[in-house]
Amino acid sequence: MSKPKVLQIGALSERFNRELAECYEVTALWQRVDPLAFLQEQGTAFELLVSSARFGCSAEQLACLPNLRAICSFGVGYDPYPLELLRDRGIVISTTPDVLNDCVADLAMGLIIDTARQLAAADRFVRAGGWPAATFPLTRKVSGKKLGIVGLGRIGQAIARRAEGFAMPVRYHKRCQDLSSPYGFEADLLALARWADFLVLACPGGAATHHLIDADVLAALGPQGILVNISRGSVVDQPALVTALLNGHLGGAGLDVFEGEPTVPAELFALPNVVLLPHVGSGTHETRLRMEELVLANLQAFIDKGELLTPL
Ligand code: 8YV
Repeated sequence: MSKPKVLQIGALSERFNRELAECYEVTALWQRVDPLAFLQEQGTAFELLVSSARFGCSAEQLACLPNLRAICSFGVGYDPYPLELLRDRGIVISTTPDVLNDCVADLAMGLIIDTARQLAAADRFVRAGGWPAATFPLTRKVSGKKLGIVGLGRIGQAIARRAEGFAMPVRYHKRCQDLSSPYGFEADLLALARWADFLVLACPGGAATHHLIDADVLAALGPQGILVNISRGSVVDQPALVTALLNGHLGGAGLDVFEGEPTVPAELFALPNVVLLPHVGSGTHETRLRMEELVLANLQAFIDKGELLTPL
């Protein structure tokens, strides 16, 4: 029996690419010299597509895929997909929710601690031979500080649960109050930023949250406040963030995501109160394996039963 055809937009791990190719007839779009020209010629052949929260699938690509029925995406983010277009065309899409909550929430706590206690800066100080000659400056306490969370979805809730272990009062902001949540709802983002010592961003990216964190929110967080972003770079007005950090109007920032990543504003490199990570929230062996398994399980479920396991 011939294997079902699958179009894969971008490379995932070698293990995943291999396993996908074992079960399906995979077309690796990124290996084509001119991917769009290829789609224009051969796009009608594909009903199934595999992509990721990084590569997505553009409206231009979708226009070349008139028979597409399902997208199985690696990652929980869906900002690089034109969702309205997918809905109009009846194309279903799955992501990989829940399996990455722990790792992303762990990383958020790590960024809070690293930024406030300046672990990375202290490590650089020791490695540079600074310790025998000088005392590392005092930093900021973490336990008991007020934590504001923007977006109390699955990851936001996992962060809040961890914060309880640090005796942190937690309040959150999202579009609608979550009546089942034990945490205080703050409809006014500026008020949340004024209240919080740490403001953690755990909301989805995309048009609805674009530059939600602007100069006013950063000013409200203030010179003692710390911003932590494990969601999407697009949520923050990055030039405003850089200015606030350089002027000392913001206490610090722990950033796993950036506007225009993998490019990171070089002005931030010298600041000890800023921690810069290369988008590694879900990046552990255990979690990436579970994400890959979930992509494959969604694909097979759609082929077998016409239904995705974790549809958006
Ligand atoms: C992914 C992510 O590693 O899940 C997401 O939305 O941002 C990360 O976990 C990455 O984007 C997958 O391509």
